[in-house]
Amino acid sequence: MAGSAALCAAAAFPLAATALPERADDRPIVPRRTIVDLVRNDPATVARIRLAYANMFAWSKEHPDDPRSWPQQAAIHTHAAARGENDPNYLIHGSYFFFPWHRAYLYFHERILAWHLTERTALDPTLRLPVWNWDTNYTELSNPTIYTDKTDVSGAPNPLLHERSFLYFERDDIKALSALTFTGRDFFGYPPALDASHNGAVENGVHANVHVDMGGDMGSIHTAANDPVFFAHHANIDKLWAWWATLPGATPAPAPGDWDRVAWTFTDWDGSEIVVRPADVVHYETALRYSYAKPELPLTGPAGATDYALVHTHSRWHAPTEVRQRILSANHVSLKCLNIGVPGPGRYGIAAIVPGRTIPQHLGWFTVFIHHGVKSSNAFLDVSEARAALLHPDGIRLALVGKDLTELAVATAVLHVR
Ligand SMILES: [Cu+2]
Repeated sequence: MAGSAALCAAAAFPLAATALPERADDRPIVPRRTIVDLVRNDPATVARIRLAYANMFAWSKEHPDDPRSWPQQAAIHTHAAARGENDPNYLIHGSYFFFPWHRAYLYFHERILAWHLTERTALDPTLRLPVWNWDTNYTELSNPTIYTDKTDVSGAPNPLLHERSFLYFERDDIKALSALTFTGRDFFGYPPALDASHNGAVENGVHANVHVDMGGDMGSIHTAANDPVFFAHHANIDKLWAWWATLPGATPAPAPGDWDRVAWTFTDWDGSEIVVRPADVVHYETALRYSYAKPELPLTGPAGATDYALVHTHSRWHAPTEVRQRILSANHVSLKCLNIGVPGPGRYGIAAIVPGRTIPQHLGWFTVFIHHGVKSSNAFLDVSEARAALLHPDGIRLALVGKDLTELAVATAVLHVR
């Protein structure tokens, strides 16, 4: 499908592929605004977003194979994810390609929407994707109204309605801010491996949680982008990267030479093919012409964070006693586990079994959201509220909560404290 769509585009627009930095984008830098802001303050822009999608959907009936049609826009994600099962350069999930690939994907989708908005007469210079800001406003989590209203203000059906199951939506699922205290590969993710999810702190945590919570198409990697809310969710993920990059201790890229060896091709609004490397999208404001509002609350960045390894003896994990006070008084405490053995994709919890307590202490969820054949995953859980349980002087056991409770198979468990 992707192959035939690409061939069609090449036939209709016989342009040579251009590298992203060589192609001028002289649109103004326009903020991607939150759904809450738009709904409260700018109904005209909400209407423009819905109209752009409605135009795209209508045109797609006649042009279902054009890469700028809705089915092909959604299929880009499905095909890239499937290609990643054999090609590590397309491990756009479970590796440090997660952030840059999705940033590039959203950029071209946004431009194609801006073209559909004008009924394909020009590129509207100011249309930007909305941001589903579940991280700072829990009440917005299950209510991204631009996508969930039955009708628009005029009473016409909302084109962005989609079948969703709203499965979990637990408050714990959106604790994103501790993820911003990680740096380097712990934030970005690690180099790709076909049998493992080498995700960073955002991907299998808050990112996957919201996918699974939404359910329906969003709940599976193969169908996620069939739901237009995917793009508002990923704009928020992209915002977390943008915010993080401004914090003390953050680094522009995990390891530029290595990270940057891949190139991906996307179709732009005019049908031209654009080649994108991860480094091309790092400076999104100047290169990609959008921005995000500053965080409402001051954020804690990676500078000053320390990792304390838990020591595993007699099947129990022990926190070093001399740093007890530091852990108790820290702003953020996360449990970082690299290469946890898992039976396959799925949603998992981690629980602490604490001496003297009958009920395991739930520490958080992570989701292995990539293909079959995956045997391990990284987890970065915000355990700020549960930290005291982890400091039991006799040590604790860690359990993986899947269909059953099994001992957590992991070589390193670390308390990341900031
Ligand atoms: Cu994805």
